[in-house]
Parts: sequence; C-alpha cells; structure tokens
Amino acid sequence: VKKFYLTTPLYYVNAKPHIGHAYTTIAADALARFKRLMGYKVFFLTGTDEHGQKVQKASEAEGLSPKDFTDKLSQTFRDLWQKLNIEYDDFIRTTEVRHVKAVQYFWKELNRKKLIYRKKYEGWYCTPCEAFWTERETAGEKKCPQCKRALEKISEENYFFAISQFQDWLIEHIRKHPQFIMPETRRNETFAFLEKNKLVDLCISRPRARLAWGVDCPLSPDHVTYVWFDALINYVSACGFREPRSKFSEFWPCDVHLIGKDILRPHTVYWPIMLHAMDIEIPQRVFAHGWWMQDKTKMSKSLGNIVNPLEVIKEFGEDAFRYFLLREVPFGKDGTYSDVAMTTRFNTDLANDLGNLCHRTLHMMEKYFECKLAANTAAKAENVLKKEAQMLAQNMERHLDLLQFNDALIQIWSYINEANKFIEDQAPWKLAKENSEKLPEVMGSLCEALRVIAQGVWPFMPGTALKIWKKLGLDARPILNDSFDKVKWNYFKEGTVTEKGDPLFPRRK
Ligand code: ME8
Repeated sequence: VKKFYLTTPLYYVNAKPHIGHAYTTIAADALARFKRLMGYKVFFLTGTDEHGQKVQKASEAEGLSPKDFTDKLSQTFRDLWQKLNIEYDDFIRTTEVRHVKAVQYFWKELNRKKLIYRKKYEGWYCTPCEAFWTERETAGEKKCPQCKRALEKISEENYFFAISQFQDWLIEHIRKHPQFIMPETRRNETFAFLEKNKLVDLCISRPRARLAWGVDCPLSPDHVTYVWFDALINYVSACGFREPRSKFSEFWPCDVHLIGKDILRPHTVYWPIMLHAMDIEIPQRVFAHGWWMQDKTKMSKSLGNIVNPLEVIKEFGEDAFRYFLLREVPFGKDGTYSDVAMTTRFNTDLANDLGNLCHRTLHMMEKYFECKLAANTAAKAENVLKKEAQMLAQNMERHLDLLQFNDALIQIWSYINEANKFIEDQAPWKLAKENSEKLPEVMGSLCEALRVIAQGVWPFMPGTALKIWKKLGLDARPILNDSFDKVKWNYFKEGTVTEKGDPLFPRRK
C-alpha cells in the first residue's frame, strides 16, 4: 500500500482560529480524503503550538495560567475542525510529553555532534515576532523588518545551532529537487535568500528569566527552548520518532508540509537543516500557499482584522465554505473573502450546476420510474458520461499532485456541466413520450454519473457527497472503499430506490 503523510502548521493558541487557519486545514483535509479515495494509507497531522512569548502574553492578558489558557484555546481549534468535518489522524500539542521528549533529544544529539554552542548575544529583538535582527537588517531603523513594530535592545547568553555550515548543502538540495519548495515563487524566494545572505547561526534558547513558558533546555536550567526550534519538531514527534514500532518508520519522510507563505523560512531553511544535521531524511515537499487578506493586509490574529469561520458556516454551511476557499483562489495566490463572492459561487456552481443536476435527475427518476432503478441499466451504455467518468480521477490526481485544488474542482465541474448538457441533448422528456427503450439507459447513466460526481466532490464537500449517495439510495462505505480511479458503470443493484428530497443548495438572494 502506498503511504501519504501530510501536515498543517501547528497553530499558535494566542487567539481563536480565523479563515486563514481554516484554509490550510481544509486544503489538507481535502488532499487527505482524495489520497484515501485513491487507495493510499494516509497520516494527516495537525495540532497546536503552545509555547513561547505570544502564548505567555495572551494567557497573562486573560488572567489564566498558560496551561489552563492553552487547554481552552487548543480546544477551540479542535471544535472548529469538527464543525468543518476535518478528518485528521492525529492532533498534537507541543506541551505533550511525547513532543517534549523529542525536542530534548534533538538538543542532546545536536550538542553531542558539536553543533550547539553558547555565546553572548547583543542586539535587537522583536518580541511579537520572537526574532533577532542584526544592525544591518534593521537598517538603523530600530523597527522590526518583518512587522515594523519597535525593537528592544537586549544582551544575554544563549545557545546557538550552527546552521551556517549547511548552507551549501541546502542550496544544492533545492537546486536538485525543483518540487521540494512549491509554488515556484516561494522556491525562488528561499533560493534568493540563501544566495544573497550568509546564514547566521540560529539562536535556539531563551533565558528563563525573560520567558518561562517553553520546553526546558537540557543543557542549562536557566534556559528554555526557542519556540520555533520546539514547534518544528512536532512533525517527527507526532508520528512516533524514536518510539518502538511507531508510525515513524512507515510514514517518514513527510510527503508534504502545507503552510502559509508567512512561515516559509522556518520550513524551508531551518527545518531541513535541523533534520539533515540529525541524519534524518528531509520532507519531500513544502507547499506555501497565499494569504487571505482584509483591506489589503494579511488577516491576522494580532491585527484583529479577521473573518470568523463560524459566522460564514452559519450563513452558508460548512461545505459551501470549504468549496469556496479551495475554488475561489489558486493555491499559492492571495485572496479576499467577501459575502458577495461567496454568494455568487453558491448560486452558480453549487445551486445551479451541481444542485440542479441532482434535482432534475432525481425528479425524472420519480416521474418516469417511480424512483426505482433497474439493475445494469447503464452497463451497456457507451456515452460521453461513461467515457469521461473514467478520466475524472486521473485528471483530478494530476492537479492535486501539484496542490492545484481549484483546477481539480474545475475538472469535476466540467464533468457536472457535461452531465447537464447530456440531459439537454438526450431530452429524457421526449424519450418518455416516445416510450423509447433508450430512457432507462439515459437515466441509469445520469445516476451513475451523479454517484461518480459525489465521489469527486467527497474530498471537498464530504457532507454533500453523503447526501447525494443517500438520495441515490446507496451506502457510502462501499463506494468510499472502492478505488476511485477504476470507475464501475453498473453500480446500482435491483431494487435501489432514489429519493428527490430537498434541494442540496437552495438558491440565496
Ligand atoms: O505561525 N491567510 O502559527 P500561526 C492564509 N505556530 N493562511 C493563514 C492566514 C491568512 N491570512 N493567517 C494564518 C505559526 N494562516 C506557528 C507555526 S509550525 C511548526 C508553527 C495559516 O497560528 C497559514 O497556514 O500564526 C499560516 O502559515 C499559519 O496559519 C500560521 O499560523
């Protein structure tokens, strides 16, 4: 069996999730579901990043201990994932023992390899970004080059990880593996950064006096672990790194880390170097998607300019929300959410194209056949619906292998519209009048097509797929266990009863 390991970032629990977090997680869920449909054994990991300054500050502001605060916030992420039908295989919190153990092992092992040293540091520090900046990087501005907020001058002893010696290796790796960093704009970005700058060794500790909320540093009681060095390790700690008989040997290396472009550098520079230094194979791919924007700036928890996914779900339903996010913007580009754009997608793609196809087909089933489909009615059919159904899974796979979610959806929709056209071309209402023998075959083909469409739609809108199968009088399980890329065209058994029911997506004003 082929395996597939994919991850989302571990979200900071400094505030509740917004659509940016929902975006990455929905994309990961759609990919995981598609891979399962194609017969892969999948490990889909998400979770929460719970240490560091941001979280410590946020818990202080709420008057809670970091432990109570992170318990509460981590749960809001789980709750949202449940609402959105996210089927993750594991949810890791960086405060869990299994994770802390792995982080401390990295410390000890890198220290043993003489890749960690202690040094006095003097310079500029951005608290919100938890980043050190050199005089040159700040260009004398005393403002954070990343977030533009005021920098603090600090002087302290810390531990450093000697990453600079791996620079040439990393450049070479990126050169040799064009699909390691995707999309290409992001690959170029990391590449340019590495070509133009000499890597500076990474400060991986924080003095406990300044920041107590972190993984204890095994080399010094006065230090805790820098949150990024801690968090990245989740991708191995969650699948049982160094545990006996764990998923690690089966699933590592990870097939794809899905992230936003905001965290490109930790994932394409620090993380591969950490692994390589540890003699662990590095991930196959890192894909950094774009940002959801609001008023031309990135939607972010710290700025507060957010769209609350719960409100969109309440208004449009979770499937329409999932569909919109993956269809509206090519994965990799920035986008803007608006209720107007959402309503347009809802009415055209969902209500008109998919909803009508389903409703018309089942209405005619009721009218001409009292909802009963004879077995094998479509088996002999040689028509465009059957032919294109065979291609659908492969066409989707071609796009999803490159994380082109919107193009995969366009493939399904072109099939949906083919089916709508098929109804017009075949005009079952005429066939019925003429008492034509062709009618059962036409209706049978439409039901087969709907079943296949639901399979294609399943990764993106699982609730809708289930509804369609139910309307067709079919059980979901056997369909989901069937390989999607070998489409059968005589699925219906004698005695199957269809049911028109309510429209899938009632039109909105
Ligand atoms: O960075 N548009 O956590 P975080 C699209 N804990 N995606 C967005 C987004 C937006 N406006 N805002 C956030 C961290 N995201 C670290 C990660 S990983 C080991 C540690 C999504 O809570 C996107 O995936 O700030 C982005 O990379 C991530 O949330 C950042 O989440």
